[in-house]
Amino acid sequence: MKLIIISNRLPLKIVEENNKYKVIPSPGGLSTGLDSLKTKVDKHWIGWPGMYLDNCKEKEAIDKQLAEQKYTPVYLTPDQIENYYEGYSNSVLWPLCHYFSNYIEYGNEYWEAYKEVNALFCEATLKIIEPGDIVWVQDYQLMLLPKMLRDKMPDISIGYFHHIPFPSYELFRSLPERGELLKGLLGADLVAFHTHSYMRHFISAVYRVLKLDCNLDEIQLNDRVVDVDAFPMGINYDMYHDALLNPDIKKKSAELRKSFGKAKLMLSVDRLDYSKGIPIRLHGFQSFLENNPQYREKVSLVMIVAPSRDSVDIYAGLKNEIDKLVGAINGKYATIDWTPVYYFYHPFQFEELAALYQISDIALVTPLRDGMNLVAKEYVATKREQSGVLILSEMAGASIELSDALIVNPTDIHEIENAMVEALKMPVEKQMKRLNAMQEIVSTQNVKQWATDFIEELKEVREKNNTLAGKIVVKSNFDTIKKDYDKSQKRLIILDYDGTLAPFQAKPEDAFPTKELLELLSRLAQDSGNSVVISSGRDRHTLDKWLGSLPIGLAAEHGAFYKEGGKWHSKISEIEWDKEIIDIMEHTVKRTPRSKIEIKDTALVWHYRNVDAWLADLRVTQLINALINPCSRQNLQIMKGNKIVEVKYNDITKGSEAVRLVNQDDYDFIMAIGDDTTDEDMFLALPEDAITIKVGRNSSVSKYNIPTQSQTLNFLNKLVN
Ligand code: GDG
Repeated sequence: MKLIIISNRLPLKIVEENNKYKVIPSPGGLSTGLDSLKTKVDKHWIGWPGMYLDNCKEKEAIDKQLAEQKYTPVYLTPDQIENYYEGYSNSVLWPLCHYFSNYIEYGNEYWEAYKEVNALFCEATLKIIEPGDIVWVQDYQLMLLPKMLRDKMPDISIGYFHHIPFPSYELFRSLPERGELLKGLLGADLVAFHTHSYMRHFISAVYRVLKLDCNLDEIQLNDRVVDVDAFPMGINYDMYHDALLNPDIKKKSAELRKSFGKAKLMLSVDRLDYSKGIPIRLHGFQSFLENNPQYREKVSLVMIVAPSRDSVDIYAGLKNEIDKLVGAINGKYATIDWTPVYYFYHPFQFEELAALYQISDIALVTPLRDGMNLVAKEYVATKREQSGVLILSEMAGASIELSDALIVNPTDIHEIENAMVEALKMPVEKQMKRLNAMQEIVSTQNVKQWATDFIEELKEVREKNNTLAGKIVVKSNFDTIKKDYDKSQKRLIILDYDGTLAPFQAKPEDAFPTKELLELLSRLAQDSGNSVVISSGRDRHTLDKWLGSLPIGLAAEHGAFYKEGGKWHSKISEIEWDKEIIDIMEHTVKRTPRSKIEIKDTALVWHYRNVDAWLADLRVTQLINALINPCSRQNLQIMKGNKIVEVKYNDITKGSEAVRLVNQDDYDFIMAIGDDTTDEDMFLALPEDAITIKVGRNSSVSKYNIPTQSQTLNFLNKLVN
């Protein structure tokens, strides 16, 4: 078994030395985490190697080196980089997910290139993947890939991790490709985020855009489930915490401390990005110096900005703005002995970065939006018996775990300024106490734990999906059912109607049987060994009108009425519905557009198929709460079915009707097919050797599953042939 990690970039650098290219691994957090996974697996990595190699004679040699290190390259052309990476990924998805919708730029070629490159990644994966492998897709550049892979390899284990925020539905819905992106992700068994809010936003988008059923953290597709979960990414804690044990880093930090003079240090480290809130942070520092003159010459801000995407206009503009602000602050406040802002627009070596974390009195992490933010965790981890205060934006995913930081609203300059003052005044013991509490979390929830937890859960979901997949009627288990059918003499076949024999319609009265269905049912009934019964929640008048001419049994209103020998029988005496219950239901209908009430002889049904999903959830809870007392007083049952809430008599279910039917004869073949929770009552009530088939969403209580309603008819056709 292999673990195949797929990310936009391979974690390596290709460097040129004496006219020869060399592949050098440059492991980030993710590769470290995977290296220390508890279960040892063979790891392969697929991604863009970071350079164009079209006309390069060294390509073969590089490919060889990559293959030796188990890297599969996906080479991208400059056009693909422009349209897929800088275009759709970084000029559409990145601003959208960080709530900068005004920065979205749409290029004509972007979406096509995004699809094309996701397909290239799929092709590359298919070349190395084998049954039983685990695929872990990383991040927003590859949101279509899980589905592309699933379509080709239905049984493979696929996980997806989204490293950036997932925006609220209200924002996400504005994206023209919203449906395709969500469907792309649902190709995975497990879709994961850093925090529960991103997870909630994703589920709400799936619910509303794709109108799929979600059961808390589980999205139910017809043939399998997709788990959604939050796994806050951690860091390689030991690497940071032990940095100071390295004599070189220790020396470096002493030197750096000396070179900054006596001033206390505030540190910020980011990639150049508008989501990181760098200009507002500078305004906060300026305001701090302006309003707290006592701290001038006593505190400096060390600001590292790692160059990123600066060929894109918005980033170049941001860089200019930062340059100007730093110039303005230094110009105004600097003295001969003191520089207010030390600004570096280039990356630092790990050793220098660790030394800076070590000597900084305050870390200023104030992104406007950030999926997680690892810098905050790295700062906390690097401290070894030194004090330090973390000022952290409430908009960073890390703020959920690091509640002992000074949490600020990053758009509130005064809050940032006040936090700076509070941090500078904070007694050392209090700083240590807070740091220790945060270290406890960062050291436990480290990147190794993160990767292990993700893979463990992915395996569990795959197992669950394998079990569900094993129930789907395919050739082999169909042959077994057919064999039993053919060799039996006395068969009982109980069929649900809506969602099983007929597709759901917006208006229930439109679901009348087609000619084909009527023919199929009469063919089924023609066999003298077959007793065919339609068991439905519908009223007897409709069933009689639609199916009454066929030589089959009918059971209406979940078995409260049944037709045998051409006559209807009733299991109950006349019911007069309680006014209080009807009033509650009618009140719900008034307040819920597109819902309606159906009054049957044995049940009151509130239908909400066409109601907005969120409102429906709210009303279902409110309605059930309101019904509990009057229904329990009258010994009535409240039941939640497929987009309905139903009040009915306790002892009448499709289960009790199934038992009645079974007891009528000595059957050697019993089969029940249905799509709803009410049909599960009959699956449970039938003898153990009965063939029970759930249509649509798979179920734990049926033996088999037929994923879609139309397939049910094919199944029955093949069975009688
Ligand atoms: C995305 C999400 C999420 C920065 N400058 C230097 C340097 N760095 C290192 C830091 C840190 C990493 O880069 C930055 O990670 P962040 O998490 O802060 O942010 P993004 O790059 O935006 O990452 C983010 C992350 O994915 C993981 O899921 O947390 O929210 O946006 O490790 O140390 N490293 C060195 N020199 C530098 O100058 N050596």
